[in-house]
Amino acid sequence: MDLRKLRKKMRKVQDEPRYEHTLSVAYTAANLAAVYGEDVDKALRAGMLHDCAKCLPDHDKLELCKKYHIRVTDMERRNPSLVHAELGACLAKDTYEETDQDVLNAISSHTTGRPGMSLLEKIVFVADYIEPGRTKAAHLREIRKLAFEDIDQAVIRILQDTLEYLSKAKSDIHPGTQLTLNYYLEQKG
Ligand code: DGI
Ligand code: FE
Ligand code: FE
Repeated sequence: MDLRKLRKKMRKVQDEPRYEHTLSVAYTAANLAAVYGEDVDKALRAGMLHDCAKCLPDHDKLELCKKYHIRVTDMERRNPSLVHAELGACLAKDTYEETDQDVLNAISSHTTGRPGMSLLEKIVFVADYIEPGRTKAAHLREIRKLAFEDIDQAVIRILQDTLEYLSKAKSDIHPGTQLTLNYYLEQKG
């Protein structure tokens, strides 16, 4: 689907702040793609689609997971927001005509990351966190700079800060988030 059409679709299925965030992630991902030599158009599409399932009511999210045979853990059932990434990838393929597997993976892994992410996946994961509309996260100044200099290190810092935030907020930690951090720390050596 071309970008103009994707923008129209997302404007329909997202509330206004989410749509603004979506545009910002797409443009931030495009800039990161330019710096790291990734396909800018793929980065734009992945950014536009990454939260396509975010604004569905929780009940609809869980019903759609059934439809797409997405396994939902007890922890995800308690935090249905966490399924929006994997569900988003299914909707991107089915409803928004996305056929590129790397783009679909980038949507699927954007919340927790995953071990062995492709460059495009890292770009979307990082863009989601640093887009200019984000203001609340810790160390944003530092991480924004790092993102354009050493993307793996930016992935690590984001995961560390996310885990710290979640533990302070006494939220459940998704095993994927910890697994991804362990992988990138080990890879750094
Ligand atoms: O969809 P966005 O808000 O743009 O960003 P996102 O897809 O990264 O989701 C962010 C939310 O996901 C944020 O509130 C923190 C939460 N999150 C990320 N990892 C975990 C998590 N929540 C829980 N409970 N456990 C996690 O491991
Ligand atoms: Fe998201
Ligand atoms: Fe997002």
